[in-house]
Amino acid sequence: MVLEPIQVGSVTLDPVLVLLGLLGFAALALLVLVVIVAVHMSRRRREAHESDAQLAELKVRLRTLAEISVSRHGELARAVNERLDRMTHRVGSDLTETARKTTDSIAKLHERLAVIDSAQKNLTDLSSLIRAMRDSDPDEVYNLGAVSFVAYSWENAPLTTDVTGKGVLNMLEAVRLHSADDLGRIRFYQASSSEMFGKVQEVPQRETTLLWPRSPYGVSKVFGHYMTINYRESYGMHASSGILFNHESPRRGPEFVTRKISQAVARIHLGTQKDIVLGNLDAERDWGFAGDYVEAMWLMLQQEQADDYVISTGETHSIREFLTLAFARVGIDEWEPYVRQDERFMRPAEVDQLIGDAAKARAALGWEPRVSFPELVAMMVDADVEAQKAGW
Ligand code: G4F
Repeated sequence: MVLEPIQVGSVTLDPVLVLLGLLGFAALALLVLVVIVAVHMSRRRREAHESDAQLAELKVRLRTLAEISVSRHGELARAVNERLDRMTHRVGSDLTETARKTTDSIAKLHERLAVIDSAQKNLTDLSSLIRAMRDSDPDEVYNLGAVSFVAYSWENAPLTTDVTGKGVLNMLEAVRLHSADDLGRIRFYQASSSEMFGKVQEVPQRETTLLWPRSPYGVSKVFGHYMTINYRESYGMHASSGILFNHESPRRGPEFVTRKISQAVARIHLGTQKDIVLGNLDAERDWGFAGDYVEAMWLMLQQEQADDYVISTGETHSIREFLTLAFARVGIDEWEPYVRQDERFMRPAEVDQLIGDAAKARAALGWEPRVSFPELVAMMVDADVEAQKAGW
């Protein structure tokens, strides 16, 4: 093919030279583009590296918090842990911003935990609890500390016994010693649990129901429960025990079944997870809203006389029912294709059904649960959908 010369005004251009010029220009543009992309990627890598360093530092700080996770501030430590966990799913400069925000919130938590954290308080260490009493000189003590994941208690029964069981005795001793001659001065709350009913001997379960725990966790809680009663009867201490049935909220740890489901449902709804693997779907629990239950705990310590109370909704629902409501909340009516069962999540001994009778708490404390089961499921799923959308 013969190329005609190109005429631009009075100038005649050689077509081959024009073509070569255009190719040269394109190559130069490509080179500039490659350099820009390389610089950008190197900056992203540097940012990611900085974020990794921040993450590493955060994890060290988190370990400090984890050390006190057996204390009554365990919930806060878990909240930070969860935030950090979510953070590791973020990438690039976004992570830097997230890391900064998390550092800020950890710093705030540290301020709030200063007294407890500074002396490394620990439920297995009586002397540290005595120091905690001396430092804070409290009017009320709420012992929520425990190895609280029932499934884990089989993996480490001795640790569970030391923290969840003997830890209660240590707290009671610390309170008793600090109270000196005025043994009713400090009001003490022990977080007992419906797990103590285990292989239930009566339906519904109440304060007088025979206890038959089915896990090292349940056995440890029975020890703490009776030790609380014993200190009340032996020393006249204002020591109350709340036998709380399962209490849930969007802040529940993701290892527990309700939150595991609400988080998975949110991810399945948004297309970032394909299914969920669970254990026994037939177990039934009396699930209430944690906020309502905390109010009951506080009410117990405002009474003239210390006592023991069952705190429950009086309704029981299976894991299947929870699944049905949770999936329906995001418009999925048939949940079966999204759920698999695996032996890994089955327990050596199961608590098949729990349902509590909170008549005593209703009458003596004027306590009522406010959030219904469908409202609780909706609250948890909605919170997780929002959290997932926000990238947490
Ligand atoms: O959510 P869960 O792990 O709670 P669990 O064992 O009832 O204990 C919780 O409530 C107690 C109050 O009664 C507290 F004392 C205790 O600290 C904790 O807060 O399991 C609930 C049910 C169980 O029957 C379990 O076998 O759900 C069943 N389940 C089925 N699949 C599962 C799973 N549980 C978990 N955690 N993970 C599963 O995949």
